[in-house]
Amino acid sequence: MSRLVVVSNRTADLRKAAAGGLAVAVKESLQQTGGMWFGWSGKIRDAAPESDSETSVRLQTIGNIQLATLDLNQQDYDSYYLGYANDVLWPVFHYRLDLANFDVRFAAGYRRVNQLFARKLLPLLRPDDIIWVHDYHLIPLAAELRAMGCGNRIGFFLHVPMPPPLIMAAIPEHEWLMRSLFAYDLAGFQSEADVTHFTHYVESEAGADALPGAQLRAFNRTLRVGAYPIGIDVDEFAALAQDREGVEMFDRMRQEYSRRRLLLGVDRLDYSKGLPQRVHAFRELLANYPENRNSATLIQIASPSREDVGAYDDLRREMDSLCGAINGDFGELDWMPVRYIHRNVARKRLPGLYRASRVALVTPLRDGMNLVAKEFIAAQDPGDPGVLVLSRFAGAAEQLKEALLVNPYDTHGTAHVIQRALTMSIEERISRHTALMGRIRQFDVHWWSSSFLRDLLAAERSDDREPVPGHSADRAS
Ligand code: ADQ
Repeated sequence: MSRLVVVSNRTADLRKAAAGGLAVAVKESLQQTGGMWFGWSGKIRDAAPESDSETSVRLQTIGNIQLATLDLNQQDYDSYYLGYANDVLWPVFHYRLDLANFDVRFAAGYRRVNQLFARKLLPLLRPDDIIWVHDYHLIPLAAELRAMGCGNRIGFFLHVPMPPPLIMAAIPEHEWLMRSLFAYDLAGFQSEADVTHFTHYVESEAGADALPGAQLRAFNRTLRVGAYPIGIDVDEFAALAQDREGVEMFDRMRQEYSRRRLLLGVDRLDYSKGLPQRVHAFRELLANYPENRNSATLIQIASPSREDVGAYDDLRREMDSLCGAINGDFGELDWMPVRYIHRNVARKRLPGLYRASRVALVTPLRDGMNLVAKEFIAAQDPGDPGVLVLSRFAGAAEQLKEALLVNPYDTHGTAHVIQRALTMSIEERISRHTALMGRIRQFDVHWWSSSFLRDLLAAERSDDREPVPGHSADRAS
């Protein structure tokens, strides 16, 4: 059996008992083959920016998994990570051209770090390794590896949305980026909508032809594409809900909020998650449906994220002010409508919190998938489940049709749907939950990784393992 090599921007701490989505998925697939996980250590080293002579890969063995990590220097961190990944690709891929900062130095840093990753990874590879590259930080990695002679099977999975062609085309290096994807053997996306956007892009910008077997032919190469909606480990999550910490959290919340109706939001504090719009909708709920006053309480947990990127600072201030205003305007001595917590919640406590909530508000403006939606479903009591209010713009909406779907930009409509969720009969709640549970069980995280790897192994190889045409002479170099 071939060894699996996973490459992502950051590796996770494999010793932690319960980690988040990607770590669980990756760990499981790596354990099956005794694989390697390669990525940035999260550390910044002092060094001359021009050379990576001191950058050495640290190898650690945990069980049958090898962790290979390297440090970045300050300039690379600034231009590759803060700059191109978080200030160009993240906003554009979430349709936020207004927040993108197309500084040419960022593109050069992005290319440099992808080359560094390729150079450091190559000597660690065995000829029959299967390589699985994750997310927007590393789009050109396979093209760089191919340019160095790597002939391994390489797959790519994009965790964030693929925007429509004309949004993608706003990135000055868009052609270079999309062409690099053709160095992979398989490119996986979260949803069918993402596959369609990518297909339209290569058809309109590169005259690509769609071939049988979910293949696209462009830039003299053939690439297999597909939708592999990421899932969660449903059993592991349901078991966490029965653990001591999960049960304690549930009991505490149910006691504390016995006279109230609890609504919950759990997100990173990110502008893609639609947090201000959610608070506006909740405010409208209180204004338009007064029976919720002194009763409905929104707990919004927003974990700190990318605090050194400017747009996140503005969002933090906006949330502080919106939540302060709603509490000031509607709050009573014994009831505050919003509890806004700008912190992470320990993963073991999340299931209890989900289970104690009547309604989950998962209302991103744009999201690749959104695993909180699936975790909420998995943690419910099947005999008395809560209701999921889900943005139609989350990748999860393609699968989770029995949730109450909303347009988060429509404050009035969202408030109305939240009211419907709060007043839904138990029969309807059970029937929707049963259908949703069936879906997340069928398409769980094991299905996600095994179907991606199966298709990667089955993908027809491109005619040659040569560098992608024109790759080394493009504008990002
Ligand atoms: P994220 O944008 O980080 O991930 P999401 O899928 O919502 O988004 O969450 C990932 C994990 O973080 C979940 O397991 C969740 O429980 C946890 N989490 C989020 N907020 C938390 C908080 N405040 N406290 C504790 N835990 C929290 C990206 C894409 C998503 C895609 C995932 C996986 O943006 O669209 O679903 O990758 O592919």
